[in-house]
Amino acid sequence: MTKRAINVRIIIIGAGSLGLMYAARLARSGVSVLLLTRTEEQAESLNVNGITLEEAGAWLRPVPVTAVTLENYAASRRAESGDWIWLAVKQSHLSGDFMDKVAVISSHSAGLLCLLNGIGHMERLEAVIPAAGLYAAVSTEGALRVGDNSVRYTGRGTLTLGRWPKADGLEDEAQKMLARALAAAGIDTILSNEMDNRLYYKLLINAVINPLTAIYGVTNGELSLDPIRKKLMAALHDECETVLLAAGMRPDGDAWERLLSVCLQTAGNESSMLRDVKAGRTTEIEWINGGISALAKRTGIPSPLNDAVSAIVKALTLN
Ligand code: KPL
Repeated sequence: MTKRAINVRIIIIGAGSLGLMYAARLARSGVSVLLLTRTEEQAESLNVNGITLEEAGAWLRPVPVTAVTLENYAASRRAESGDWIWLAVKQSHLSGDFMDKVAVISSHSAGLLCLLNGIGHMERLEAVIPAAGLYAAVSTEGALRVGDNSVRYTGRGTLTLGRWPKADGLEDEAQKMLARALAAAGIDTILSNEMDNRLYYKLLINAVINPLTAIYGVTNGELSLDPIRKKLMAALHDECETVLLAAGMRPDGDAWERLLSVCLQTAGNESSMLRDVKAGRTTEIEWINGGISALAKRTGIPSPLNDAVSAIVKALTLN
């Protein structure tokens, strides 16, 4: 059977765990992928060696991709109308200068899909990116970057995406093209017109798994398997859920089960916060548990556990 050409190009800003994992899966299914990196060294390594993906315990043949630094791309080129731009960086990268570059290169693109953890980023991006082209996304897939051009796919999850701010009607032509590319790559995708709620659900997951795995120094799977750690998970989960419900998250009754199932699905994964702590990098604690503490203050609810884990994680990295 001949492969149908997929006329969409995906430009991924950020070649970390998620960026590399999605780039490899999309590129091997025939989607044109361009990675925009922070460093020249990583761009060169990707151009020369492609991306090596480890899936189900086996390293697969490298997938060829094209890469260039964000700096060089923004200086001379712009995305075109059929291009999707995916933002797969940390909240700490969203400086004014960085967002200006993203705004310029994405100005004529089909859409800018934002795959960041935490809260607050969509509002900041909304202020500089034309609203019609902005999409929020949450991923529950597990990925672990092993090197500049190698990544381990540690757990199957879903990619949920939708317009930001909320728009009537789920799918426009650009989304349909993207959905086709995602389906061809075997990426389980959910289209949603309530991304504000989805970001809260994801925040609830990250606000429990990320700081506790960072503090205990364990994988996502090891966190929930230990009864004492699980007790602390439950207490932190309940505090976060109370705050998020007061802030407008719609209740759905199975948030705790969903959290446990993410731990299981990504059991071998080290959370992004644990990896940041180990590498001495700035963590996203400010936008995850710090974000919940800020919402708690606004809604007049105490948040002692969120305040405590924020203080401990900050002490671990002194950031
Ligand atoms: O998003 C994640 C992260 O590590 O930041 C989870 C879902 C917890 C997977 O590790």
